[in-house]
Amino acid sequence: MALLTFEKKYRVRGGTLVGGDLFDFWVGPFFVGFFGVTTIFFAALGTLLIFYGAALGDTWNPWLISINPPSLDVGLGFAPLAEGGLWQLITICATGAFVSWTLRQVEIARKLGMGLHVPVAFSVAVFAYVTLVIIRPVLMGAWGHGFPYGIFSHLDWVNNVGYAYGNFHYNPVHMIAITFFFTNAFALALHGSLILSTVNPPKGQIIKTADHEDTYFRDLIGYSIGPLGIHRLGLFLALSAGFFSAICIVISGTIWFEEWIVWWDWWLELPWWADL
Ligand code: UQ2
Repeated sequence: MALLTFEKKYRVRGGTLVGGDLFDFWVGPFFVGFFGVTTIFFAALGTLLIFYGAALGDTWNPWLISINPPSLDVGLGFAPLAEGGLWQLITICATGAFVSWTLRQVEIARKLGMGLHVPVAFSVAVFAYVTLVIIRPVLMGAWGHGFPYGIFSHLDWVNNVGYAYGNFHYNPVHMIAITFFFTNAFALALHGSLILSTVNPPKGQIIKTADHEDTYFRDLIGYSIGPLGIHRLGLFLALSAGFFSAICIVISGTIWFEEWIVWWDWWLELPWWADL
């Protein structure tokens, strides 16, 4: 069966969270659903507001356009459109679109009788964004702590916030997040290279099977995590990277206020060498 013909078999009714059968239809290849409608609404409105904000700015250079949050003295109040209000509306639209997209994933998973792994994974990415522009600014008492929406400007923000805590690489939770990112890249390199090597045998030979994959790693290091296990490991590493990234920034300025290198003083203060 060709890909686009067997899909008909899975176009089943139900599984919706909201609206019953009302939006339970497809447009071309796309499921609509209540959350498809809300995704389009928030994404379209947010994009228009970004273009409006860009038009108010002084450049059309795509690298330099920036929609900035309100100044810190606005606190958690509403700001005039041109002074951070657009940033606030765009943040609402972005969060609305991301949450709608997550719930659309839930509806599709329910329809197909699948697990909720995809929306759960996507939620971690949404959580990381929401931590930066809502949770941390609220905990610190000002929307001005959110990051600006611009290509160079958000890089400058990361740089400046990093140096506001001395050297951010001394943040122990940042260290954990980076370790997960690197380990994730390592695991995907192992997995991608293993899969490509099994499906690309020498000319004239048929592709190899899953037990060749297991045997390769048993011969190499005495252990194979298995074809299901590598995907569980990959998901765990990727979600952990995103989760600890959110934690490492949310603790900066809320429960930790000094330079991060100072955190390591507990090591110097250990009793057995504290007064050497
Ligand atoms: C594996 C396996 C796969 C894989 C990979 C391995 C057949 C297709 C890559 C090897 C992975 C191991 C040993 C785990 C490495 C651990 C870390 C923390 C990087 O065994 O099973 O399936 O793709």
